[in-house]
Amino acid sequence: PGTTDSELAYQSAPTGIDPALAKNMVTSEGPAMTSDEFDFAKKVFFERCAGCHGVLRKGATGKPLTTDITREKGTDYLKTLITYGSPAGMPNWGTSGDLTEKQIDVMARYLQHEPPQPPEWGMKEMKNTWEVLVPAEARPKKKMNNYNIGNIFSVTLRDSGEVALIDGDTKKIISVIKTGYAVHISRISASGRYIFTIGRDAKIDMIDLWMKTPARVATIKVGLEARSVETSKYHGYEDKYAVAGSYWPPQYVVMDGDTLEPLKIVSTRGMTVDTQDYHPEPRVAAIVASHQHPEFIINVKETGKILLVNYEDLDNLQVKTINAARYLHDGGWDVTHRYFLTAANQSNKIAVVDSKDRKLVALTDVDKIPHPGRGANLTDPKYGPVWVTSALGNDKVTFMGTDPEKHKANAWKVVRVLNGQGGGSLFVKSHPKSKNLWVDSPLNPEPAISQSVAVFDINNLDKGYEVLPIAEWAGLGEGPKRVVQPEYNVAGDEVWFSVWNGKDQESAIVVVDDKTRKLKKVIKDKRLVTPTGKFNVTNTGKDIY
Ligand code: DHE
Repeated sequence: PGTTDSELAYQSAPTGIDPALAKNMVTSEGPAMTSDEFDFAKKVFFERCAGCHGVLRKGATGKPLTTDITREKGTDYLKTLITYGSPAGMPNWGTSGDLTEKQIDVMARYLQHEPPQPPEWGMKEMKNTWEVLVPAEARPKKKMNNYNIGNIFSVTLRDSGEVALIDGDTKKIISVIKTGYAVHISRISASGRYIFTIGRDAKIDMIDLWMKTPARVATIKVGLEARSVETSKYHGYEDKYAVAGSYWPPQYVVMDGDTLEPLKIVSTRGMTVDTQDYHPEPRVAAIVASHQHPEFIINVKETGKILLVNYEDLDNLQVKTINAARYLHDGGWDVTHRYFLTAANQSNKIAVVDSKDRKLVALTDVDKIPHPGRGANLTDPKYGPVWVTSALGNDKVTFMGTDPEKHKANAWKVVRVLNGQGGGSLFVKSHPKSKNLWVDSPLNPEPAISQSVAVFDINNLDKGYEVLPIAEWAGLGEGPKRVVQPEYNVAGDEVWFSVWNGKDQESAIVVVDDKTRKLKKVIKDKRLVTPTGKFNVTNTGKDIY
């Protein structure tokens, strides 16, 4: 399957890895290179190529580029490929003007040397970066502010490496907190008291919402590059543990839920699910906390395996491995919080895990590159409870039945496919109290589509969608102004959208009245630099979507 423009826009973000940390491996078998050339190429590779090809170039979305392959292809072939790109999705770095002829020559030679490997990151490194800023004993015993903390939104400010905490009732910014580089997501502890953020540089920050002004109470760097963090939610284990998965090194770590003290680190290196070949870099993608057992459910991208990691006894760790498909990315719960549905995006499948019986119940085929985020749950008037995903690779909005009891024939099948505005969609959202299904399309190449959102009436799905010009409502100046990630408030009567502009341009958050679909409020503030993900404390903590 070829790669789409949207997918490339999505995966070519710079990594959090400092290239200087990866040791040079100029080998006599590769073409001659100066050390300046090598350093330049290494930096370009980490920034632009590693997202698709992997740090060790074993391939994921992009083709493998290991030296057995690159040396056989040779410098001229590689130069042509880098210059012109390929129909399979390789960008045209030369003809686009991104790289000069000379730079492409350097890249082509670089690829024929062994990939420089970034260092490992074990207990010693974690402990060295771990800091408890406010010890548990010194924290408030009760909530010390008047915020309705269940309706606070933690907003990712991607390019400033910060999160903004916004009061969902007043729409005012409570505070802007420094976090990791290109911070990715926020997750909330089961009690709703703590927010955990993870940066692309694998830095975790833990924020206490009970403080007079919510602030960080602990921090740790769990690796060099990461995307996921979650906290224990099983009855009796609320707020007890946190877990983070990293891209480099490929591993996950279970931490103390009060202090972030690292307790148990486990590597994800191992065999792939299908060919059963060794993979040195299986990145950890989405993690959810089971409500049925004391377990974390961990997606391992490159091996295509889903791990059920039981945290009852960390010294005698039990990990159940579920065979799914490559390359696992994002996913979320069905409405009952029993079934975890997750995208294997290069296989174009949705894997369904029964977290109660602890096994795979389905691997359902869907159309090109599903990208659910956490997905959306709603009751289809014809098919009953369904979970919905949109896609990066096409305009389809796919409904899967999720009720094996009362709607058995529909369970885990695609029951309905709607057409949205176009490909380049990342997130869908609904709420138990809402009659709307929202579908964004921030990576669509067409500005009219990337700057607006489609909304479907759940009770009249055949009618098609209405388009709301969210970016236009924000009234901003120049820039891409991508409209991304719908998120509900706690009452389920407002939907928030980020209008994600360039780093030096004005961005905004647009709040829409869910019932009337009319503009309710535009939140603008010069501190709101590149807002992307928004995480309502209650909806995120309680898995309501
Ligand atoms: Fe994300 C979730 C990885 C690019 C916004 N992103 C996730 C998750 C993973 C992931 C594994 C699931 C975490 C979980 O649930 O535990 N994202 C990646 C990448 O590897 C990728 C493709 C490229 C990269 O270099 O990072 C990538 N992501 C992006 C973006 O460019 C987005 C649109 C803007 C941004 O802030 O960087 C983006 N990703 C998000 C958001 C979520 C997310 C908002 C959480 C959605 C939710 O509702 O839970």
